[in-house]
Amino acid sequence: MSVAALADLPPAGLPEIAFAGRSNAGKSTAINLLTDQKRLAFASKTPGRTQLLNFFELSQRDETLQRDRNNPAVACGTLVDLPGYGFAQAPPAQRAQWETLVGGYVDQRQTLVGIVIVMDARRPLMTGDEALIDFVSGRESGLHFLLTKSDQLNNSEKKAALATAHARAAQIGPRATAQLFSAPKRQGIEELSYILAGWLKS
Ligand SMILES: Nc1nc2c(ncn2[C@@H]2O[C@H](COP(=O)(O)OP(=O)(O)OP(=O)(O)O)[C@@H](O)[C@H]2O)c(=O)[nH]1
Ligand SMILES: [Mg+2]
Repeated sequence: MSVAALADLPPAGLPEIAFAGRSNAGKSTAINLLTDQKRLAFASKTPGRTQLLNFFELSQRDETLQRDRNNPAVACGTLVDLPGYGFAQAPPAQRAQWETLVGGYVDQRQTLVGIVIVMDARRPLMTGDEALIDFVSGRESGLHFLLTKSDQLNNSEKKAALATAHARAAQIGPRATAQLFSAPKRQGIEELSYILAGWLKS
C-alpha cells in the first residue's frame, strides 16, 4: 500500500525496515532485486519518482515444509520504500512535504527495526545522508549503509568507498553496518538479506 500522509499510516504491526536515501540512489531497484520482483517498487531514471511511503509486506514459508501444499506463506515483516531526498530541482513545497512525511515516519514509527541508507558508492555520505544519520541517531534501530552502483567503480575505488562507510559505521557503533551492492551484477543481495533477516528476528 502507498501512503501520502502520516495520518494514513497502516496500524503498526509487523517489524518494518525502511529504505532511505538520495533520489536516484537505487532504493526501489534494491527492493525489487531483494524481493525478486521486476517492478514491485517503481524504479526510474527520473529522480524523485517515489513520492509516497510504499509498504510491501514480506512473507515466508516454513522451509522444512517446502513441498507441502498446505504450507501457507506467513507474513513476517514489511519493507518500506521512502521517497528520496537531495533532489536539487525539488520545489520547496515538495521538500517540506518530504520532511513532514519521512521525518515524521522515521521519528514516530515504533515498529521500525532498521533503516537501510542507500547511497551511490561513487559519492557516499553526502550532506543529506549525514542529516538523515543525525536524525535517526537517537533510535535503537539497525542502520545499514548500502553502497549501490558499485559496478561503476574499479576495485580500488570500491575498497575506498567501503572503507569510508565502515569508518562512519564504526563511529555509530555495532548496530551500524555497510556493504557494496550492484543491481546489474546482482552483487550483494545475500549480504543484504542476511542483515535484514537479522533485524526481523531481533
Ligand atoms: N549501474 C547501476 N545502476 C543502478 C543500480 N541501482 C540502480 N540503478 C539505476 O539508478 C536509477 C535510479 O534507481 P531507482 O531505484 O529508481 O532509485 P531510487 O533511489 O528509488 O530513486 P527515487 O525513487 O527517485 O528516490 C535507475 O536508472 C536504476 O536503473 C546499480 O547497482 N548499478
Ligand atoms: Mg524510488
